[in-house]
Amino acid sequence: DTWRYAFEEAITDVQGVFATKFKEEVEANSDHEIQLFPYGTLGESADIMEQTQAGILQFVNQSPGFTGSLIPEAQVFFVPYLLPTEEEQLNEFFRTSTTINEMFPEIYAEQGLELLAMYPEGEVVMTTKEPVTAPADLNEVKFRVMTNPLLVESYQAFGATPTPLPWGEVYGGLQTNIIQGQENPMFFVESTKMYEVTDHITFAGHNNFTTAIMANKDFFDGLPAEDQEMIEAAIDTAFEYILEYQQGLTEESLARIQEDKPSITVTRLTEEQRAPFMEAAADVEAQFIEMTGESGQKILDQMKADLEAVSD
Ligand code: 6CS
Repeated sequence: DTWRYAFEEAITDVQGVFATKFKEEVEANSDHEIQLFPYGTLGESADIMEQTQAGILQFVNQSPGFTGSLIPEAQVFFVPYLLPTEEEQLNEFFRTSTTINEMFPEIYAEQGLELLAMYPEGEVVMTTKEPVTAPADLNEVKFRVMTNPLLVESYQAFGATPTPLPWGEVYGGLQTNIIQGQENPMFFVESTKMYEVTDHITFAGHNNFTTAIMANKDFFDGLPAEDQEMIEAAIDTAFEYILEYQQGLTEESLARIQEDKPSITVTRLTEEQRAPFMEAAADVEAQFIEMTGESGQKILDQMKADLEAVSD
């Protein structure tokens, strides 16, 4: 039989490379086939989630940036400056985190989803039409964010006018100046040519892009144990593969962007410049608790403990 797997990016993007590895593993180790649906073939991110919950798709890769509107606790990934910027520390957090590997699967299950893995997709950078070194530079900037309330709060706290939009409207929105900024990992800025319609790249160190791969829970629960184990093993292989694949990717993508558009500016905020953005993060954390209550508090506390366990 054939299992259908949709994701939010192109086949050569990080989610596509993960999906391709997963497909190879499943097909090498079983009689099942995987049919991959890259971004755009079945609609926007919200559409592929609906199709998975309805059982039309068996697997979906959707980022908390979108899942946060369905599962409020998933917005914890948008508390700025929570995740470490150091790559090995970050990877170890994703491998060992109790929040990710034990708590979130229970919460996702309530929405009919079997959470198989979460993985990082790279440091998020802002790309804008005017340079950004301070929150004041974001004043009056309509800044596109994924459609989740906490990300809206973040950019409000950063001083911008957050504009939640599905991915498909971002390039055109920048081109026509309906929005003047957006954030994403560097590989995606390159592959989607966001740099053509913005002129300045800013590393504020405020986040790393987290994504998640899930299965329809009824489908997964209905599989024989050997298939479930085969899927979990394929996920583990794809997980380690994608971490290795991403080593140096941000720098390589940036180099290609600069080659294609030498006029683009690249700014890494100094610690001093980061300070006001970091201060804003405290408000965002408080908003997260307001939105999610006791359940969110437990997630945040455990996440901090998980991060502490991988620090130094
Ligand atoms: O910004 C977005 O909407 C998209 N960014 C990434 C890196 N992946 C998928 C998502 O749709």
